[in-house]
Amino acid sequence: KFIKNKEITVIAAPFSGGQPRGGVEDGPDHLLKAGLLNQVRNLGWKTVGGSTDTGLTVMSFTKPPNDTDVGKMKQPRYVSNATQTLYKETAKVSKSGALSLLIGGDHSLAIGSVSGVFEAHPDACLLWIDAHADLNTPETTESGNLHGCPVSFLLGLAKSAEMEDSVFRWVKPCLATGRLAYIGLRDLDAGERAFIREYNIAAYTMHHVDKFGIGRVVEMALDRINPDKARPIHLSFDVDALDPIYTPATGTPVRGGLTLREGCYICEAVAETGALVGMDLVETNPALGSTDQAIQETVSAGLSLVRCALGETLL
Ligand code: B3U
Ligand code: MN
Ligand code: MN
Repeated sequence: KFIKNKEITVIAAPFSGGQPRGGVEDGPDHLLKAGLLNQVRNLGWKTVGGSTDTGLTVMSFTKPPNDTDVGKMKQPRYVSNATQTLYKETAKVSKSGALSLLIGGDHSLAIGSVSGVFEAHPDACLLWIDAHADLNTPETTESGNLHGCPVSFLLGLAKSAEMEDSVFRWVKPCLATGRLAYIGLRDLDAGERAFIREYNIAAYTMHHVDKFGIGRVVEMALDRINPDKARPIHLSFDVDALDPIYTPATGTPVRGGLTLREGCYICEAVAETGALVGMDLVETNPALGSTDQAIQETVSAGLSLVRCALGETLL
């Protein structure tokens, strides 16, 4: 519907500046070495463009010197530079008509990937699958880690004065609160809970998944943000949405999460719409797997999610 001849470009973003734990920058390499590109091709997708014309762009990021905190925000210039570069790259891919698949890296990257996809598809809606809402503003954040803030930037929730003189002033609020739905939430900060209520954001927690089942939850979420089924969809998938049984190698695991099948079901339901224009797969941190098996299981769960979103299980 929105994607030209099943074309896709993969953007690998080895970036960890949105949170304090090393290793998440090695996520993309592990996903690629485990065969991501060939798995995508085997599903009939054409991997096009990218810096090597194999359908892959591997980005590189350099830490700016003297990146002192701005308010509570940690490494603000590093995150701003990285996400702005990613924004431009993603916008290029999306405008070419290809599906843009970001593999991270931490979830602050979504500031760039979602901004880029929405530049080409301004009427898109966003499904955010995560244990966390990533909805803190520079004022409400308790940790100062910017991977806990991308959604507030995309919605433009930060006080305008705070944003106007911040390094993030390039970010245009591209997302309306009515076009955002969460699934998988189970670890919210007080400020995030207040925003969800204040703006009546479609937020489905693990409680809702248990109560209604994943099938109804996905249906309700898509009905809220895409009632006429006419909008393109961006799927931002944090692997910590899954239970740590399936994705232990991640920075902030929270027990009681989605099963691998529930995660796959979400991706399959999105594939079924034929409206997927962008996807993020983030927070795979190979350094945090306690055994090789834990790392390998996390990587292979991530690959399953991508394949399901690209139609692996559609008949
Ligand atoms: N809400 C907390 C914790 C957190 C958010 N995202 C992750 N962890 N992965 C924060 O730091 O803002
Ligand atoms: Mn996240
Ligand atoms: Mn998370």
